[in-house]
Amino acid sequence: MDTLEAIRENLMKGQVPKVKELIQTALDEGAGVEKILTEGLIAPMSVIGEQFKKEEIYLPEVLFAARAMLAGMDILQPLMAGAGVEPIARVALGTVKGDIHNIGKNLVGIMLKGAGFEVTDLGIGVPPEKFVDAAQEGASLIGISALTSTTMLGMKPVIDALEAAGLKDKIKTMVGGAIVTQAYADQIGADGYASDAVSAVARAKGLLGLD
Ligand code: B12
Repeated sequence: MDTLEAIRENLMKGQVPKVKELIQTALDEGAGVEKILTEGLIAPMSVIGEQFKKEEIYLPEVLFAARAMLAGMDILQPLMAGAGVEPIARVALGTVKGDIHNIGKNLVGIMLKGAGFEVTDLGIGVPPEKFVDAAQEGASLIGISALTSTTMLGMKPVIDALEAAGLKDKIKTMVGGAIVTQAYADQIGADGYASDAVSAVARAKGLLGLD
């Protein structure tokens, strides 16, 4: 088995130390940072995302794999500037005010990072003005997460605040979270919606004309 294959296999099993060790081996063998990132980290994480979507695996397995992916990213990220891997766009992600769920948002962030986006995590319980600040600071896509039927009502105020700040036409907005639907996204004037972290990457690229 080659090193990249071994990274993929261990990432999917959530083997953090092994993934770190193998990434170092791949670097020592001369594999490029971008190749390790796309073939060693992003590819298996996409498989994990698909398996979770089809209910073939459970959340803890996703989180273990995600942790291994993040550990790998920690090694590769400092090398990326030198390797000429520029972020494809800047995204700011947050869970709306009043909502403390962050697992799904974090997964979306990981997958976007894996796909080459620079991701600013605004955290949980994020008020509209923080999203506006992030857009003013250069994020071209604002991702808003909400997990309950009460807190999802907090998504429209974010979009309204971006509109009031004159930013709505300059940036894109994308919403998601278990109870959010495309119909709801349309209703509140969000530019995009995705039902899971894998589709979120495709949707983000589509919205920004990067596909
Ligand atoms: C884990 C969990 C918790 C944990 C959260 C831990 C954490 N750090 O996040 C804890 C225990 C703290 C919790 C608390 C509460 N929870 Co809760 N929680 C859940 C649970 C079981 C899983 C959520 C989860 O992480 N799923 C796994 C991730 C991977 O999936 P996901 O979040 O949907 O995210 C995916 C997509 O939705 C999408 N996505 C997510 N965000 C975004 C953003 C963008 C931009 C895009 C494009 C896509 C996207 O991509 C993600 C990855 O594929 C759900 C049940 C469920 N089936 O969803 C209930 C659930 C969401 N919780 C619920 C409730 C009611 C609560 C509480 C109010 C309970 C209480 N009475 O105290 C509190 C909320 C407190 C608050 N103010 O927020 C309800 C909401 C019901 C409703 N319709 O309103 C649910 C549905 C459970 C239920 N059936 O009753 N919860």
